[in-house]
Amino acid sequence: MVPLKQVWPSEFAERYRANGYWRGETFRQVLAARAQERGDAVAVVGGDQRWTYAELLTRAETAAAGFLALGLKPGDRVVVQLPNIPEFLAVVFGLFRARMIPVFALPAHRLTEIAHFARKAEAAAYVVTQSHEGFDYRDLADAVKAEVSHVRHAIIVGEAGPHVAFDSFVADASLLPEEDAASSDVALVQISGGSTGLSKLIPRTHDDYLYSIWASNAICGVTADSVYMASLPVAHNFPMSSPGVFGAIYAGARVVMCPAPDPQTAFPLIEREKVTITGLVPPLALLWLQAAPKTAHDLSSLEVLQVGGAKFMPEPARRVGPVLGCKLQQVFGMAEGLVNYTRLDDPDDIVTLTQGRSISPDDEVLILDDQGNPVPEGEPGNLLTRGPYTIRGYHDDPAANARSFTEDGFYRTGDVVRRLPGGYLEVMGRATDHINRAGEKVSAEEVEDHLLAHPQVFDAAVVSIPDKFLGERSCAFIIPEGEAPKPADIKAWMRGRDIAAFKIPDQIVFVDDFATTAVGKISRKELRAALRARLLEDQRERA
Ligand code: OOB
Repeated sequence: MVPLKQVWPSEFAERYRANGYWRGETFRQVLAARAQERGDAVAVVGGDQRWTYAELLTRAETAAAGFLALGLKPGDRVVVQLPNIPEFLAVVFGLFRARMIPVFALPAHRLTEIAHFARKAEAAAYVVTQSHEGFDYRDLADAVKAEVSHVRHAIIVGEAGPHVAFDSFVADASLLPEEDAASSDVALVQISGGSTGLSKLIPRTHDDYLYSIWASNAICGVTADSVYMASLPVAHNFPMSSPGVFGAIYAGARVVMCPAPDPQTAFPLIEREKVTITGLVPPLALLWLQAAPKTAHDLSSLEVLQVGGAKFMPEPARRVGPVLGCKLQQVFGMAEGLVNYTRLDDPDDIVTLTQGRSISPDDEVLILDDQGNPVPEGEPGNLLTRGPYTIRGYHDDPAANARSFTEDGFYRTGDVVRRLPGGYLEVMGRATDHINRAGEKVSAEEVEDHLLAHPQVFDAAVVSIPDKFLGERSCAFIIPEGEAPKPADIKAWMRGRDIAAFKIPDQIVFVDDFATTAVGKISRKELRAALRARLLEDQRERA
C-alpha cells in the first residue's frame, strides 16, 4: 500500500507546534474527553434519534470493534458515503477509535467516482446507507465490490441485504487498540473539487485538521451552548470542519443532522432544536431568503448563517440580516486547507462585499500575476497559500502535485482574488477550468472525458456559464461524429455513466469545429475561454 502521509518540512512543523496551533491531540482523544466532561449532554440529533456524548462514545467504540472483528486492521482506509444521519458520527469516530482512515465521498457520487476513490486510496471497506433520496446504495456497494477487488466489505446502515449490517456490530473492548494514532498521522481523507480530471485525495492530519476546527470555533462563536445544524452534505469540508459538525463536537455542543437543506425540512428543525448556527451554499441561501418571510416557523434562535462554497453576491448578502434576523458570515475555503471567514463583528460592508480573511496568523497568502510576481494591493491575481492546515501534497499523484504546488510548498488554489485592507479577500473567479455549480465543483476535463466516450462525439469542450440561481452551470460544446444526436440523448447516456448527476451538462450545443484562429493548435484552456465568450455573446444578442 502507498503510505498515506502529509508532512511539513520540520522548521514549519516546529513553528506550528511552538505557536500552539498543533496541540498534539487526536480525534479519539477529543471524543473521549467530551464524553467524560459532558457525558449527559446531547451530542447529536437526527431522525428520531438523540444521542448523548456518552452514548456517541459507546456507539463509536462498538463501531470500532465491529470493523476490527471483520478483519479490518489499523491503517486500513474505508470509503464512507453517508448522508446527514447520526450514524455518520458513530462510523467516523469508530474508524478513528480503530485507527482506520475514513475517505469521504458525497451522497451524490456514483460508481465511477467511488471506484476511483476506493482504488486510489486502496480501500478495504465501504460504508453506505441502505438508501437515500430514492437511490439504493446496496446496488452501488455490489458494483464497487465487483469492480475493486481490495474492497472486501460493504457495511450498510439500515437493511443490509447480502452485505454487513452496521447494526450487527457488537461491543468488544478487548478488540480495541490501546495505542492511539500520533497526532501527526493522517486522520482522514477529503476529496478535491477536481479542477483537472478526476478528484484527488487530500490526506489531513489530526494536528492540522483539529487546528482548523478549534480556531474556526473561536472565529464563529461556537461554544458548548451552540447548536450546529449540518444542512449541506456533512462529508463536505465546509459542514464538516468550518467549524461544522467536528467543531460542534470539539466544543461539546449539539449537532443537528438535517436530512435535506430545503426550507421545508430545515425550518422546522431550527425551531424544534433551537439551532444557533448553520452553513449553506449561495443558491440555498437564496431559497431560505425567499421562504423566511412566509414561514410560520420560529427562526429566532439562529444567530449565524454561514454562506460559502461559491461566491455569494452582495445584494442577497445584504438581505440576510434583515430577512433572517441573524448575522451573515461569508466562508471561502477549500478542502486542501485555507479557510477565510468574515468576522462576526466586522462592519456590514466587509461582510457583504468580501469573502473574509484567513484563520491563522501563520497562513501565508500570496496574490501573484501570471508571471509569478506579486500584484499591488487591490488588484486581482492568482491566490497561492501555505500554512498550518494547508496540505503540502495530494496522495500518490506526482503529476497533480507538480501542477498544484510550488517548489517551496505553496498550494496554487486556482482562484483569482484581490486583497483588500486588513487582509480581506474578494473572490473574482477561477483561473482554471472548473464549473462551480452551486458549490459542487465540476471538472471540465472530467466531463469532456466522458463525452468523448460517446460514439457520436468527435470532440467536446465544457465551459461554465453564469446562472442566476446556481451561480454557474455547465455547457458542453460538441463536434458530432456524423449526424448530431439529440441533446436529451447525450444527457441520458451520460446518466448511464454512473457519475454524480451534478456533472451532467446543463446545456449542450453542437458546433462544426473548434477552430477559432488560423494559428493552428490552441490550448484547451484558450479554447474553452473562446467558446465561453461566444456563448455569452450569443446570449447578449438574443436578449
Ligand atoms: C469548499 O471547498 P471545496 O474544496 O469544495 O472547493 C474549493 C473552491 C475554492 O477554491 C473556490 O474556487 C470555491 O470553492 N469557493 C468559493 C467560496 N468558497 C469556496 N468561491 C467564492 N466564494 C466563496 N465563498 O467549497 C469549502 C471548504 C471549506 C469551507 C467552505 C467552502
